[in-house]
Amino acid sequence: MGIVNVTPDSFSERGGFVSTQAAIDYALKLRDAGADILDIGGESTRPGARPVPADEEIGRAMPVVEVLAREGCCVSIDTRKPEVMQAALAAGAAMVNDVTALRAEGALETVAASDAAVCLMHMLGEPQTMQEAPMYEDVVREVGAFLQARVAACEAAGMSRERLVIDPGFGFGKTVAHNLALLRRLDRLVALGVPVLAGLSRKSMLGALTGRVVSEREYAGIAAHLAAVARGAQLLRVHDVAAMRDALAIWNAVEEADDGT
Ligand code: HH2
Repeated sequence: MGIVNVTPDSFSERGGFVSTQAAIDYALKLRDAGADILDIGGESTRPGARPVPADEEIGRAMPVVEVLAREGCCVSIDTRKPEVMQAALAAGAAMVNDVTALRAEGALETVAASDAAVCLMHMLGEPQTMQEAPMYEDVVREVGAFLQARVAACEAAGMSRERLVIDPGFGFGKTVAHNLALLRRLDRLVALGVPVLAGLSRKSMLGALTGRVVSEREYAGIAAHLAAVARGAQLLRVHDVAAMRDALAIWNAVEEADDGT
């Protein structure tokens, strides 16, 4: 999954893509580099980010979604607002990626009424305050229980399991230690029986462990994502698609190699 932010304040692009055409051109480059899904976001969820009204988010993201869907791309809309989900589904999005796991009023019903896939992510608190003092007794167990409950809510709303993806939400109300625990025991989320998405690209945990600024976290991201793949992650949300594709080509070749026995 390649990340395309149509936001003036996303943490990783220092300004993101404010122009529709620039975002479309960039998204098509990610597709050509090997992204199977293009994740379009019109609101940054980085720690401390300013919430954006739905009409502004729609105005930013929809022209991009529409063109990419028409081009035949598999488009995901990164939003927590039912109005934005609805607009994106009408514009041809095939997936809803929600950092609040469809907890907003009306979100569950909006997605259930479509045939789109959905990524259910765990977040503790709200983006404005989530990194202030995140606390868990057992982060792996609590995140797993939350995701399991959201899967059950989707199924109760009539969505089949095949449409669902779960995500521990690295960096969303988590310390470095929490993120590492979740990555190390990602197998416990995989065991829930729903495909797991991992999104660690350029995140602050990588900076904390390497001392690197956002623009220099590509190699650290590759290592973190391969650690997730080793534990069963099936989707990776990344900025650096070409590099991740190369890493996966090697990884998969080794995993699938005939060892002569
Ligand atoms: N991380 C961000 C946004 N959306 N969605 C999922 N499913 N998983 C994630 O880990 C995730 C996500 C990060 O926030 P943002 O400020 O939007 O930055 P960017 O989109 O550049 O990663």
